[in-house]
Amino acid sequence: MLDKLIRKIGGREEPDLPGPPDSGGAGVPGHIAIIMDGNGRWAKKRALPRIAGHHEGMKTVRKITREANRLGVKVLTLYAFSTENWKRPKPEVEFLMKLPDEFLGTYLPELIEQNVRVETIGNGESLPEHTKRAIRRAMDETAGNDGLILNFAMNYGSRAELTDAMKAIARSVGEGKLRPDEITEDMIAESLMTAHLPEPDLLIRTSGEVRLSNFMLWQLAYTEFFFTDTLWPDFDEAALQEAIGVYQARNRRYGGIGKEGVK
Ligand code: V07
Repeated sequence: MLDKLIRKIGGREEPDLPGPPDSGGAGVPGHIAIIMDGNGRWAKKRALPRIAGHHEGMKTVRKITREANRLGVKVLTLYAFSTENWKRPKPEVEFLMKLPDEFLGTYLPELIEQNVRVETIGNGESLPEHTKRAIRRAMDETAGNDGLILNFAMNYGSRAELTDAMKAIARSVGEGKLRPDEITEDMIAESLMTAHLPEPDLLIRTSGEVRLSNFMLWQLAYTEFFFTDTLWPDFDEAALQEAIGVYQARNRRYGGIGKEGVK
């Protein structure tokens, strides 16, 4: 990918890259990214173990995927497991690593029926073999679908992603294919795991925390943020519609001049 871009330098052809999100429009956001927080708190409120909250959160993933697809969202990126999550107690990590198996075992047929394409970002290599197998199968079986892209961030960390991108670019410099002053923002974007995706138009974080927690730091540069106190297992169709409504109202306010002016 990076090589292709480097070859284009100085050429007449403009590289076709995923630019900043569509600004003027007040339509449905094409790409929604979600930090699905509050599963543990949901369980605690009910005197249930944390894993019960994670399991309930998985059902919300199904619900929100279906609704996003129905509304015409093109990409839904869900922060399922961060590089930091390995620090949790081993039994909890082991439970979390079984959720992709269970989710896909239960819902893959309906994802296929809904024309959803399953993808992932993150370092998949260090996931347990059974988790990798479930995800690979889902990706294979939905590869031909051209509806909603359901993109799971698994063992994802934005700084690790940027570090890898910089290593790839430095390698090109080392090989003499590229000079440092020729490095562009587009090259960096093309070196990320999201190179093939548009940038998120809307970021949602549930459960009251107001942080990015190492999620898509580069890609969120122009994204609208929506923070809600609702816990992820309680987040439903109406909550998604509310977030999209807020996004649309914000974009309408820039209707006259377009949002370019405020970037
Ligand atoms: C996980 C449920 C949602 C709330 C957040 C934490 C717990 C779905 C998946 C998944 C991942 C990949 C895939 C299919 C499904 C998942 C983890 C945790 C690690 F291809 N939910 N979910 N993965 N939770």
